[in-house]
Amino acid sequence: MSQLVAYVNYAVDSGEHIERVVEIYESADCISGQNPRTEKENANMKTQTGADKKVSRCYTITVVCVVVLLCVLLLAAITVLWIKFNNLTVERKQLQTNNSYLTNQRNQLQKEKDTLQRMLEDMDTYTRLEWKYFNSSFYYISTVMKNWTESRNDCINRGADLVIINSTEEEEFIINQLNNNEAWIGLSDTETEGMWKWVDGSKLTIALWHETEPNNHNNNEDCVKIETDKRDKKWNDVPCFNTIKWICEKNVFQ
Ligand code: 2F8
Ligand code: CA
Repeated sequence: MSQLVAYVNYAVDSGEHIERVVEIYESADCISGQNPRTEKENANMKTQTGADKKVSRCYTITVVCVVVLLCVLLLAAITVLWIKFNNLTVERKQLQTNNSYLTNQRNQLQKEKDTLQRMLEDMDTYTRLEWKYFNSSFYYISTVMKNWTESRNDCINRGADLVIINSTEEEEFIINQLNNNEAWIGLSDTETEGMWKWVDGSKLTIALWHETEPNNHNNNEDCVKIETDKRDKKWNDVPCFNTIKWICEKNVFQ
């Protein structure tokens, strides 16, 4: 393109004449003396412009389609991720619940294992000490004689307590071990007269008193011994300061 300069004179309201330069641009080809475009060339140019518009529209539609497709894909991806996230959240909660349950189970099993371990150790210990075993308990019969309280303390020092009798079978087992001796058992009414309690604080589940006992003879009998005479029932309350043998019991579950 080249520049054509023209000088234009025109009057303004004040009546003065002003000369302005007007710049005109024309095709360099025209200026250089070449022929202007023929009608055919112009028609071709118009046709090209229409094609360009079509191409441009196609391009726009394509871009829009691609954008829409990308949006759909993005939405689908977000939906899939959201569903997966929700599933994972549910799964995580389930795993946390399972973990908590399994932890409790493990702790419980650990406690059971510790208990069994201790039981085995106790069984080993009391067997080596030649205590007699009967129905989940080990029994020891003293060789010397003491009063009720000293006897009980001796049992406690051995990791046990005075015997608690819960059945006629247990009573029979003890009688067989006594060899016609008598011995303290873990029963007393020291706290309240007539309220018989075992050394673990429990009340009587079975009462094997001799038919004339307990009688609190001389108002001074708060401790109980087991006798081995020919009577069916063997318990008698006697003064706690009496000195006789005693029977300790160690239950393996305690
Ligand atoms: O030693 C105390 C003891 O004395 C008598 O038995 C030998 C009493 N028996 C009767 O009174 C029948 C016991 O109750 C008493 O404990
Ligand atoms: Ca008595």
